Amino acid sequence: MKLITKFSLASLVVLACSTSAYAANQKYFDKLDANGDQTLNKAEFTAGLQKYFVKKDITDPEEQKKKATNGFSKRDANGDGKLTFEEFSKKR
Ligand SMILES: [Ca+2]
Ligand SMILES: [Ca+2]
Repeated sequence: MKLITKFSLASLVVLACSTSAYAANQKYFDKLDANGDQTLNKAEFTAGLQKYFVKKDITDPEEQKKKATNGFSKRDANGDGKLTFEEFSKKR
């Protein structure tokens, strides 16, 4: 009995964690989606990378462009030039 309770608690914690991670991701996606069409175009995606560039100290515009293009095409699974939330949040 004790074991079952522990197990249930553990799965609850896991569930809660993954749910909140998902929510945070959706929130981030919505923030990046500047025109609110539920997809990210390359400009919106690139804008979202600015923080990452600062953190990684990538200041060369060419390098930034390359990283943005690579990251975008890697995520854009169906190649339509837009990222859905599903494409965006999928692990590479
Ligand atoms: Ca958009
Ligand atoms: Ca797409």
